Amino acid sequence: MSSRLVLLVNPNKVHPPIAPYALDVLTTALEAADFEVEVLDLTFHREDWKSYLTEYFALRSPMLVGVTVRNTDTVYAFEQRPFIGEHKEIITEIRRLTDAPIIGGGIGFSTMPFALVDYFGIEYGVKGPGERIICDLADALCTGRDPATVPGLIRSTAEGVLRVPPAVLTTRHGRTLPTLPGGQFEHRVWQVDSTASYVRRSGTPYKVDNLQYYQRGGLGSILTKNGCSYRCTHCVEPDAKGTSFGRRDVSAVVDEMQSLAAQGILDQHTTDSEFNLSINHAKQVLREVVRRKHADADNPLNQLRLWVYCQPSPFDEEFAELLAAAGCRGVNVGSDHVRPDMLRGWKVSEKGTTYYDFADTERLVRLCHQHGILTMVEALFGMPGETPESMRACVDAFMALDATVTGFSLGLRLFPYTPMGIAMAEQCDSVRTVPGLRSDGATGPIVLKPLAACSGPVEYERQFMFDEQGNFRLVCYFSPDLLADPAMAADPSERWSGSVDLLWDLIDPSDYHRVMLPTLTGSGESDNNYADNPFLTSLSGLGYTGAFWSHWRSREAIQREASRIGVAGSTGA
Ligand code: B12
Ligand code: SF4
Repeated sequence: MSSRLVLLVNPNKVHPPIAPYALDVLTTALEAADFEVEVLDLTFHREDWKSYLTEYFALRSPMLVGVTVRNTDTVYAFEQRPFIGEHKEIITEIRRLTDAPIIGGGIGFSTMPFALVDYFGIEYGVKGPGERIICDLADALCTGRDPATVPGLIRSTAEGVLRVPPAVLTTRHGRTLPTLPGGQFEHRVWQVDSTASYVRRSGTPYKVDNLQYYQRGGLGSILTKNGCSYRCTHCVEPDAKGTSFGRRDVSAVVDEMQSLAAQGILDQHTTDSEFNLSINHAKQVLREVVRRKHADADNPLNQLRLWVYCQPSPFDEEFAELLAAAGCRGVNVGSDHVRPDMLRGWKVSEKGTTYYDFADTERLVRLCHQHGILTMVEALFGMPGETPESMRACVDAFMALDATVTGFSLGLRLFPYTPMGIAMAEQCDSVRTVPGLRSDGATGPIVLKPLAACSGPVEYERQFMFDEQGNFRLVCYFSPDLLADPAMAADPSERWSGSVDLLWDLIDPSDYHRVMLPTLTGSGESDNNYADNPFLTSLSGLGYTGAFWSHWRSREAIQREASRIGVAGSTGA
């Protein structure tokens, strides 16, 4: 047995493939701490993953196995497709092949970490960034130290699934502060390695192969900061990633972008929650890219094409200029709605105040187009208070923006620690349902229990994913006011199909090429659902690169081309 070998496994089978960036971050930290690290990436072994695992474990005996869970499910109300069932199958097979303890982590994992430690039957888990905690655990296992000394580690114990409270949060100014047992809504900055330039490799056996991902998925990835200090009520990220920004060292970030570009990975997508929040830091990153481009005409950053996620505000003229100068090709903005009465209490700062209005989206789109940057504007329908009229107002305003693409989604997947998930569980209070709660897997009314009424975080988190019998029941929400008869919301078979029809009717067919629209199956070519989307798998099969949405307007022609040469819907796994 190699006593310092850590194996990291990526069980994500979704295509087009997205590189498991997290495993590069963990590998960098573990290697710096003198551990040997190998990666088994099952994304390109969707069919033969079992034999791939068997062959590996016949030769290698890691001391610890880490599994990354990026997505619990599609998080798309019209295709409620869980991924954790297939992840459990993989973990069970790993368990059969090795005695090494298993630790889970990842952003999807972090939305319900206690329930997933329990469901997967694994020893350990991490909520949020894992690079420091996995190094501490690996060290404890190597030296015989008790894992109960690893701050922040979630452990399966005889007393249940428990977390070691992080010292950095429990004592401040000599005072002991209580932490919540689920570790929810913490800042998590201490968990982040913000100084290292994460090592991104291509073509090295048993490491993440970033170039292969780029060739088969068309997008690289770059993180400039962790976490989000805002509190949008539908969003998992402040809780799962951390409630404060863990900003990375600017040179380390740009070194990494340069290293990716030098490997031929020219399209890079930000993986921050939102690139423009903490705008001064974002501007510094862009200035450093621009400085290096100007200093050396041969620097590979001159070929960079950057794709970013933003909120409508802050976004000023200087930022747009810097984005363009750094090579930004597209901005995807989460505007969500036009109506102030809808945004109020939903898209909010930590203090609960609204931080943008529609004029901010208008300015963002105008500035981007002036600087030759493509735009995708996203709307989310179905939050509490949504009516056919508010939906219509939003469609009209968003279509008038003339963004490159406008994405319309309907219905919301609820998670245990989003402010809305917490509020819905409190309203149900273990005894009633809330009109609008629905799940394809529900056989009766969905009655959620608040955390305080549960035996602990495992029970609380589970109910957002499973029913009492252990069957998948992914809890979603749709505004009952969208229905002609709101009382119909109580019927588990109600699918809000009238709202889907209305949405299609609100768009002029001559505009279909520039919109993403939900369908009842949720997995069609027009859906804003990238998981095994038939158009996107054709796109990547043909070698297109860049943000998937940037080719949306040419969808029909690209699909014709894909059918003609026989790559339509192919995943090449
Ligand atoms: C950028 C992004 C995209 C881009 C990716 C572009 C690219 N080239 O990377 C696009 C648009 C393509 C995309 C698509 C999808 N995405 Co996305 N995406 C993100 C985003 C913003 C960044 C993900 C990322 O790379 N983070 C950077 C890495 C370094 O951080 P990390 O993965 O969290 O890893 C850290 C920790 O989690 C932990 N960790 C991770 N693994 C492990 C393992 C162990 C053992 C340990 C100890 C720790 C650990 O340590 C890591 C280092 O600090 C996240 C939200 C977010 N803020 O992270 C959503 C997010 C992950 N996406 C999500 C979803 C649902 C999807 C889709 C399924 C949506 C869909 N239906 O189409 C697809 C799936 C695509 C796929 N093939 O997997 C959800 C997942 C939620 C959930 N409950 O599962 C998120 C959280 C968004 C959200 N708010 O809902 N996505
Ligand atoms: S700004 Fe809002 S939607 Fe975006 S990551 Fe933060 S909380 Fe989530």
